[in-house]
Amino acid sequence: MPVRGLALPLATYRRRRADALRLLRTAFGERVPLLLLGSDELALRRDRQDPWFDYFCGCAEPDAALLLDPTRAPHDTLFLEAGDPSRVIWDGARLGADEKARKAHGIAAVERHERLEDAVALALRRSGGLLAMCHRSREPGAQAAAFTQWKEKLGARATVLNAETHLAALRVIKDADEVAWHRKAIAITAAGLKTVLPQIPRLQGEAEVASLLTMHYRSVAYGPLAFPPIVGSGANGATLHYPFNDQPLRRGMPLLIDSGATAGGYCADVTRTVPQHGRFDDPRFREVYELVLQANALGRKHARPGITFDELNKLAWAPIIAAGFTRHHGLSHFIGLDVHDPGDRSQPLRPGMIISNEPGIYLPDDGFGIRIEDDLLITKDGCEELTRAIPKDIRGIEAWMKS
Ligand SMILES: [Mn+2]
Repeated sequence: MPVRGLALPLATYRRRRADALRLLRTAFGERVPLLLLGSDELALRRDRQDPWFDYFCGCAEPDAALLLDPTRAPHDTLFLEAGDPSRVIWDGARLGADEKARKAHGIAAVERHERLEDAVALALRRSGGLLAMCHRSREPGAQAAAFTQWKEKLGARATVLNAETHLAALRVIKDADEVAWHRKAIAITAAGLKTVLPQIPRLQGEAEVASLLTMHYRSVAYGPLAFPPIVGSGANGATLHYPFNDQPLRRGMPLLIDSGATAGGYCADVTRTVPQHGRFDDPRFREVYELVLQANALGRKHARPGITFDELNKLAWAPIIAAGFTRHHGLSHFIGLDVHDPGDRSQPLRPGMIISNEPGIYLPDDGFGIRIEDDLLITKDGCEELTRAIPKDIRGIEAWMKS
């Protein structure tokens, strides 16, 4: 059976684990262990491996756990759940807690999952009852549920600390391999849009657009989507996280499409707003579109090391505010293993960060919403627009829709 996951070199995961222990030592003291829980079988199949767990070991097995204990040699132990043998015929075989799994993950030690509680209890005795876990405080995920569960399980025996703000400092900077995965995810997304955009004038519903894009994104490796596509026809495009995709398309109206593939676990996040009949001939739509495009260009122009999200927001939204429209959301978020990657948004931008650039104007009363979203890699002296192959100017979109 193949060992899945492990999108990056083993040395990268080792370096991240060492960095995590170093950051925790500074934040919480010498002896505090870090516990990371992988997704369970259901969450893994429905969605994906928990990004925090994935980040530190690349392991794709269900119900796995990682314990980094600075008081123990070796520090790093991956716990694997063998699962119920009678389930193998249903769910397939799992990786055993053996030498093959240890070598494949390049980790110091592998143990059976049933040993985890004892290992945590031992670590707690040495840390004076302190245990670090890591979960998104803004957006719940598998770790958030695990955090609560372990907090309850340990009760008065432990103080559970959320290490997110400390460890997110690692995730905001992407190395060359991570950038390569982002490029791949964006290339898959671009190919999907290139195939689906010209079909839109002949399609009947939002659902068709969403499923054709999904088919493209998943046909590469049947991997997870960055998030379920948002396909909003007309006024539905003015609902920021429109979740339904169940309305008929309406020729002549704009269509907002916010979607992204993943590759190696890394997300693309791209929005385009297009006229459903392929031509920007509605003067009101065209006028507002040009304004959003102008804001998007300003975001790209000013995204560079040293600038903060706040400053970037002020510069990019200026023409939209000046024209009397409302700003409903931020221009940018970090992108990574999570489509909204964790990270301190008050820090100045640095090379290696990948952020979205997504101004929008939402006019439900006029019957449309417009967002134009690109993914930017912050470079030494500016930024690289990773999504530049996907057209957003009027001529470029009209050309793709005609092809
Ligand atoms: Mn986004």
